[in-house]
Amino acid sequence: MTTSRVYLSVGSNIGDRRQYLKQAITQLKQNAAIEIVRVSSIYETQPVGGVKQDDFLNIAVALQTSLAPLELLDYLHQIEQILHRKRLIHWGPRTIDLDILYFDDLVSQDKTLTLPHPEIKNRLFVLIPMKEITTDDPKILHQIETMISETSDHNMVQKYNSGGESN
Ligand code: PH2
Ligand code: MG
Ligand code: MG
Repeated sequence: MTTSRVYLSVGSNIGDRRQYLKQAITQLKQNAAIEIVRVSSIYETQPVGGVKQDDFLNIAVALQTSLAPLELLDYLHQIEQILHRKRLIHWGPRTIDLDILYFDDLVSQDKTLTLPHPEIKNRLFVLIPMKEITTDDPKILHQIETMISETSDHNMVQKYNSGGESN
């Protein structure tokens, strides 16, 4: 079966943020059509965008899937529902947010799913975790490193350590 390499950005800034990230990974693993390949360290990140809100925890995830892009998007939305995400404020606080960054080499201007994700270059909270998990994918890694050196985002992104335990 042919599968696609997909990169996700996952974030949380309400409640037990670490637990929400963990549950999101668990839900991804529940789907027989998804195989998790790599998960980055957890980073604590200042909120990007105009909304005043609490700091996020962010990770990046590499996976292989036999799902089509819109099927995967639909499944990610299901996970967000299960984890009680309420869509109240655009770019506002959320228990969990799962965004598709790259889906193979697909380029799409589709309104429901723009690929690659149009904000990657403006978000260190995406770029730093991605740098960690793309060491086996030179083409993407090179793009990520270029964007890190050129981004105008200088918000705080630091490894999260919740007291001794590893991520
Ligand atoms: N997500 C947003 C808006 N701003 N900032 C950080 N640090 N992390 C996020 O995941 C995030 C954000 C919209 O999805
Ligand atoms: Mg998002
Ligand atoms: Mg989203």
